Amino acid sequence: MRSKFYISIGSNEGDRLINIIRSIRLLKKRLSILGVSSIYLTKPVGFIGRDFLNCCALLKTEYDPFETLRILQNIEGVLGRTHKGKPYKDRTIDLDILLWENLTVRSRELTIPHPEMKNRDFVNIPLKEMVSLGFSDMGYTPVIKGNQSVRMVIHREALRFD
Ligand code: PH2
Ligand code: MG
Ligand code: MG
Repeated sequence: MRSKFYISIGSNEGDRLINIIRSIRLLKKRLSILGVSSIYLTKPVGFIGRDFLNCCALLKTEYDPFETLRILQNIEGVLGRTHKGKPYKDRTIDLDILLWENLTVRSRELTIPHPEMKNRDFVNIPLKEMVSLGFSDMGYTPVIKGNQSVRMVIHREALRFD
């Protein structure tokens, strides 16, 4: 059965835009991409570091969430991601599963919905953009806190991944 899921894509090290574009090209080789939000310049949340570029993408796959997590981790490795988890550090690329249909997963390696997403404007602003375009909301209502710096820098219509 094919499932739809949202991911958050972030980069704050190296050439951030190239990292995001390369991650989407690599994702496309193994999963179907149904849509990508605009790209936003965001202040790091939870640590001190360089500003991020962030966006969200809606994907579709036959793989289960754990197989998909391996694919995302493999792509992070290809794009030079070294350190994982906390404490947060600058990273070339971060690919996080946010929502997976209406599924809940609670395991050591994977939690869905993403446990921090409701606190993160850098997730909720691009997600809200996608939902307002008619992409699935997966039963989640993005709420914008408004206290974090998130600024659209590349409109989705300026991006092409085909
Ligand atoms: N990711 C984090 C922690 N903080 N802040 C921004 N602005 N963007 C991120 O992608 C991000 C973050 C943990 O993965
Ligand atoms: Mg993350
Ligand atoms: Mg991550």
